[in-house]
Amino acid sequence: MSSSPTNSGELPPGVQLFKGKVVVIGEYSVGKTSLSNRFVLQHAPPKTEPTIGAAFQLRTVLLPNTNNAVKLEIWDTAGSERYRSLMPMYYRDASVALVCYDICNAKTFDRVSSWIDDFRKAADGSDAKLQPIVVLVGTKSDLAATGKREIPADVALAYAQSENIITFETSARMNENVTEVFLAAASHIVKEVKTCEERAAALAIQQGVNGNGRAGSKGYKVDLRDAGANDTTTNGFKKRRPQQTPEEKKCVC
Ligand SMILES: Nc1nc2c(ncn2[C@@H]2O[C@H](COP(=O)(O)OP(=O)(O)OP(=O)(O)O)[C@@H](O)[C@H]2O)c(=O)[nH]1
Ligand SMILES: [Mg+2]
Repeated sequence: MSSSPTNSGELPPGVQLFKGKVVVIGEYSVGKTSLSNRFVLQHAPPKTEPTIGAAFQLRTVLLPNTNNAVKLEIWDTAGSERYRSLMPMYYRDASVALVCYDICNAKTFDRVSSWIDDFRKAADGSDAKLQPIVVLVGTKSDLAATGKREIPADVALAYAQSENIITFETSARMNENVTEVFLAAASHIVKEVKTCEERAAALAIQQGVNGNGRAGSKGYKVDLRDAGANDTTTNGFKKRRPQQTPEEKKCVC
């Protein structure tokens, strides 16, 4: 991807703002908090505390070469077994699961399928309109150079292909591929919302209803007029308060 999310300024005029939920899951200590912090806060302190339950952060990203921005609701969850039974609660309405493993710890990779299964089970039982995806995220890639790697990149890639999911190797420490992971999540959300709108529009036509084709995306688009002055996204985007045109008044979805 050519550009990283901007840290300053307002959303450019004409940008459509979407929103979606991302859960970061995987075994304890694989680096979920570091990955999330690197993306949202733009730093990943070497010392972290184990997450209790889950932590929630927001960041808005502008998708390169598009007029789409996505407000990502990022749920960084605890990997410890003691919180496992709580996880389905966090999976609810998530459009993307970042399933993390540590490339230097084979046990965390062995557990990936169980995290994916749990997430998919929760998604199957949910009435969320957007089809969720799983992204497999190898963490701590900076340690590969020290000879600590236990999971070869091609093993992870073969597994991802067998599961029909995409995969990245990342380093929160060195800020490698972190933005790319979240941009992939944001792209999926935009694609799904648009598919959802098309489906709703087709259904409305089929049923002879005078629908506006937007019902299907309800809750996944942000009306910029609702953006309060203090509702600054964590990457520094301040939402614009554009002049409301008569056309826009009809377009709250
Ligand atoms: N070398 C290196 N270490 C990392 C990286 N990301 C995380 N770590 C280290 O791995 C340890 C655990 O990181 P966390 O981000 O707290 O892991 P977690 O998955 O959130 O852990 P839980 O909240 O307990 O589930 C910390 O010591 C981090 O500094 C990375 O990219 N490179
Ligand atoms: Mg954590």
